[in-house]
Amino acid sequence: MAGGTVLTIKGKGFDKRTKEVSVEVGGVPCEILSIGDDVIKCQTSEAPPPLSDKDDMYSGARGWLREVWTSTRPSSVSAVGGLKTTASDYHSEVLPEASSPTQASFGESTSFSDRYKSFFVAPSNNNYTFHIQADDQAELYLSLSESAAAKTKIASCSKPTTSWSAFPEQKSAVFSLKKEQRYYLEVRHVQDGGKSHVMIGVKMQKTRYVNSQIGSAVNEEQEIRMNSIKHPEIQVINITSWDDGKTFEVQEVEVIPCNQSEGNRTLCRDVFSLSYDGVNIDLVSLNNMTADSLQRALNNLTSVKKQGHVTVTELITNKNATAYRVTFNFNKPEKTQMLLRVTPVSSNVTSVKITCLQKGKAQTVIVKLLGQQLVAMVHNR
Ligand SMILES: [Ca+2]
Repeated sequence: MAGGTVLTIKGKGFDKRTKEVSVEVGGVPCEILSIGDDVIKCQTSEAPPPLSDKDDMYSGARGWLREVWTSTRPSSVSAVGGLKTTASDYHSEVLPEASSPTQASFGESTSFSDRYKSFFVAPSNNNYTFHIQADDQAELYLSLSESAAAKTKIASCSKPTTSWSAFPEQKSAVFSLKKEQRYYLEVRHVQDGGKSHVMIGVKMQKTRYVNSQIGSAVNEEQEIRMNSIKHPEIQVINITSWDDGKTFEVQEVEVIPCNQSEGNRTLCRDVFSLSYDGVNIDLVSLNNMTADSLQRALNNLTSVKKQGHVTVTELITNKNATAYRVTFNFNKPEKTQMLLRVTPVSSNVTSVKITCLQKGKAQTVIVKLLGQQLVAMVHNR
């Protein structure tokens, strides 16, 4: 084909954007001259020369060339490649699909041979495997170029089957093919009675389709195993100036002399006694009493000793009254009892008032680690 022929293509609804439209004639571009709604005019280009091998094959439009020898059945499938196109029972047709026609095109039925020739145009840079199934027998050849002479047998089917995987040789090795390159494909097939068919399939390793879109797409499944090491969080709590939380009870003992006299005779005895938790101190004369002596007397009590000790300080001194401040340094300050005045036998005695200035309390500090937060809780009892 020398090219230069102006073709007029008639139809409806042509896209006037010339970039979106291309026309090929026999695989050769036809240069667009004009586009209307219902007509395209283009000028054909020169076709490339045929390849130099004797098949004179070159890639053209879509489809397979099917050559049939309606009454020839050679002894082997391979021998179909040597059948003459000049034979009297030779016929040919172009098929759109990579499989034999469902109806006999030329009356072939019981015993015949056919050969399919095409170019596989790789849709993407990808790994491809080719598959074949046939009734009765077939062979699949691939060339890694457009040259038919460079073809090799890549798969075969030696017994009738409608499965793609009845025999391991139905599947080819993996071929890494380049996008839009053409690769010569050939199928040789023989039929020996009964049903007859041959089909070619191709699988791409990488595809953007998933199984829900195309049943033949195999979704990749990946298992991800993860290991982790637990590092428990360690928090260091530095507590300085630690307060054990105790508040010692403080009681005040106010001693007021009775100061009753008749003439030179004093009518009252300034003596008194105190008790703690049911145990009395010895009777104390007010004249002899000091903070130290009261402290010693109280600390001698078994009821005080078992809890800790007291400290006594003189709080207020005036001529009418003396007050002593008693601090109970007890292990369990919250259990401190009130000092009690012990009433002497005599009726005119020193007046003693005991009041609690500060209640004994115990505090428990509970430190809890709650996740990342450090929470200190103080409980009062
Ligand atoms: Ca058959």
